[in-house]
Amino acid sequence: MATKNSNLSAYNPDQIPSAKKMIFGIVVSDWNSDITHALLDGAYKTLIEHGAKEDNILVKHVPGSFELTLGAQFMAEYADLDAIICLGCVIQGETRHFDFICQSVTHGITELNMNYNIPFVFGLLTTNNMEQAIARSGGKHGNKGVEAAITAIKMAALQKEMEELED
Ligand code: DLZ
Repeated sequence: MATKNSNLSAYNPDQIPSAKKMIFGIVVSDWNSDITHALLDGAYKTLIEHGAKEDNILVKHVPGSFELTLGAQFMAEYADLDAIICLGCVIQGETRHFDFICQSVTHGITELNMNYNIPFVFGLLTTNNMEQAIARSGGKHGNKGVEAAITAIKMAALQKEMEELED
């Protein structure tokens, strides 16, 4: 979905499974909060639009994107969830901090996906500048939070489908 000229949020709603019986966690970083709270808004509304109940969406905030991995792990450990969405925004600066945070979060979320039997969705914007971040958090390239919510629903539905094969 996230190519240069496409809208991140373009999808066919008829092809999305119902989220009515699903329970979600959203962990959101408060660094670059104008952007990340717009991602949260997009993700939250999308889950509701597809049938999730407000009571079944647990939202927790962490200080920065580096903390997303542990925040998501806490959610997996202490709550019974069908999928966890991680939302953050890292903007390239003058130092290599950007690379280290991006690598850490990418690796961390991949590890969580491998170590827990539920999906963890990578909703991290990694942009060269604020303009690109705005374009992807409700601007001309859509909202990555929406894309992350759709991914969470699809992956949770896939897991339920696989579990039914066992019965
Ligand atoms: C320190 C830092 C910097 C420089 N840039 C960002 C950023 O662009 N996006 C982001 O989410 N967080 C940033 N942080 C904060 C780190 O993620 C982390 O919160 C701190 O290093 C404390 O662990």
